[in-house]
Amino acid sequence: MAEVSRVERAPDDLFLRIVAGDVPATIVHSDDQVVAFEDIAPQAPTHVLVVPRERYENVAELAAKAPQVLARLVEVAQRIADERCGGEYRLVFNTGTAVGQSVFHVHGHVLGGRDFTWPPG
Ligand code: IU
Repeated sequence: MAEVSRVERAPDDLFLRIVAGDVPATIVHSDDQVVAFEDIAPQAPTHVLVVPRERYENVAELAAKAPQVLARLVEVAQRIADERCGGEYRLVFNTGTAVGQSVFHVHGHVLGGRDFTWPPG
């Protein structure tokens, strides 16, 4: 497994910069708690990232510190999947470099619009 750069670990948090509008992204949802935008390298016809406005490193930290924001994130993921792929989707939170986390600002990947295999690679 290639070593992932730790540059995104903060303070230069890419997703905070997207939330602030300093880095361009195709925003598909924005509210007082979460923002959703198209993944820059989509792995499925629907591939949207849903992120909290505040920085939490991973989903466990988000659940512990702001469970209401995690609930909102899941609600928004479901809404996007309902609108785009009949409510059938995979919601992925990578945690740690070994499983592919490269941006250390928690984000739910909303993936759908094609058939998926199990187990994931
Ligand atoms: P990961 O679970 O941390 O590996 O997911 C990071 C995602 O962020 C990944 O799917 C990238 O394609 C995506 N991304 C992005 O949408 N915009 C960017 O500018 C960068 C990464 I850098």
